[in-house]
Amino acid sequence: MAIPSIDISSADNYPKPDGIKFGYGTAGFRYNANILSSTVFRVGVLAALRSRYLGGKVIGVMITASHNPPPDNGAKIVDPAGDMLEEAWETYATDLANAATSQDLADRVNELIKNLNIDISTPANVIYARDSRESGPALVKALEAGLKAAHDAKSTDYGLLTTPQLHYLVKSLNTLKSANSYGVPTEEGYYKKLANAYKKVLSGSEPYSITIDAANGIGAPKVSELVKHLEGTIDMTLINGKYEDPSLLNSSCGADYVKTNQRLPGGLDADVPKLKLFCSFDGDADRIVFFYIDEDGKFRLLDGDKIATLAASFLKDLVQETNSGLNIGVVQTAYANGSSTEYLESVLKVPVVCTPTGVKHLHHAAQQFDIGVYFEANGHGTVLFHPDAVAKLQTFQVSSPAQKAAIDTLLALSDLVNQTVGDALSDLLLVLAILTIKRWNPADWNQSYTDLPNRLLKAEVRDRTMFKVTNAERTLVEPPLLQSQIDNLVQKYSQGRSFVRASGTENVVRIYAEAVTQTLADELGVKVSHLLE
Ligand code: NG1
Ligand code: ZN
Repeated sequence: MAIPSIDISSADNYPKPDGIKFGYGTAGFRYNANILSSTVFRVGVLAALRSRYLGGKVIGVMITASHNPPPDNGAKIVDPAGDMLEEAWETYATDLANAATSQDLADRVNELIKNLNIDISTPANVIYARDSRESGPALVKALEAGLKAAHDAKSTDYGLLTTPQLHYLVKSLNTLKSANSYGVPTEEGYYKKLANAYKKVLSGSEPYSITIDAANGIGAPKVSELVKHLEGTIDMTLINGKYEDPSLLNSSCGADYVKTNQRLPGGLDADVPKLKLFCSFDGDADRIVFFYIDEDGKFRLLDGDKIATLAASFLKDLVQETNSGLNIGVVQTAYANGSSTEYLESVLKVPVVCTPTGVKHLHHAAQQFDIGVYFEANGHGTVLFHPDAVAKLQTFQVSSPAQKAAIDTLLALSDLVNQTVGDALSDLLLVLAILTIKRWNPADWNQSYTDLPNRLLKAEVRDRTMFKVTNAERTLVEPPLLQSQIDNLVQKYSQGRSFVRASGTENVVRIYAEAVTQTLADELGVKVSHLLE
């Protein structure tokens, strides 16, 4: 049977800008919004094809540029299980985005349909949402045009959401009628699922007090909504909540600002109370970092590594209590502080896997454990409970009240923690639950290990694709000799570690350096960056 071709002449309304090569990276497409509409149109076409290819499963598209400045925007495709787009399709996305003309695009689309044997008469189902950026509505129009061009795909606009909320909806819609339905596929269903789990974990405890910097982004109204469902079990103050003014987004605030600058976000008085817990979301609320001012008035960051170690230690104790024999592992990237890895392996005795940057890599590695904790140092991460492990806990023969309590807590945590992707709202509740149960203030949490001083630098280079890496990005194989020069430098520094890799989201090469003092870490970072000149 001849496969019918697809007519996408409306692509003429969204011409590709000349001279730009688009790439679907670890965060999807992310560029200045002025040049994005052709790409977002094509994302619409591809999302519809992906849905058809998978027999009509719901596919998500999120319009966001996360922690980037307000003029940027982006588009990310969410796969049916709520995870990131399958890798082979990233290549198709890049290929379609770079078609020079509408005719070229039509040819590439029809070739894809033919090669993948996609039945375009299968109904497609795509849902989408956006963060609070000014360019969002216009890009949504481009997306809708792309969906319409792709044989009128069925689509639903969820308006303003955090990125993890869209992931939740995709997974919930695709599991709607199955035995292991993920949740009620509405925004309300999302809040209820989290709030019910939180109340289950923390029945009768005093509310923990926290101040949240929402980066003037979409996390602000959404966390306020969540708190309404928590009925007094958390004592929240919101700062940087002006999401209706998109020019303020991520401006001197938010998770990326706080982590990179290691300082308080704007919007806080200089006279911040000591030992009080704060956190910052990023622009689309899929990342979170915590911080506080210690007794000496010093700023202390509790980043993704600290969240991972807190979660791993708590979960390990709970699992031991259940006697269920479930295994726990932690997944990190090369950017994880060396002290955190050392603490996990030597003190907690939890296996640690290192993967390349990009949550899809961490996510897949974490799925190999019964309970897989993964966090990037920048605060993006979650805890995955393997479906078999959850089933085992649900049917476990308990022999003591303590064992039953531990199992109930673990099961509630599997509902509390977003199983699709890192989620600032869900991670916030996870951390507050653990701190409440342990009766810890932020300093108690922070003392588990001391971060090695480190420095993250970036350098603009002529062609960053020259930088080829192996060993989970910790070793360069090209340009030749560079790695041995780095090694020579590193061995001169006590507890020295450094690596260089090309960014997947910016046109730069990143240099990371760690050493026993801040001065030495800075010096090592600068010396390694000189090697790139
Ligand atoms: P790149 O630009 O590839 O280093 C950055 C972050 C990643 C991840 C992606 C977004 C660092 C060092 N890198 O990637 O961790 O969050 O953005 O997906 O923070
Ligand atoms: Zn983000």
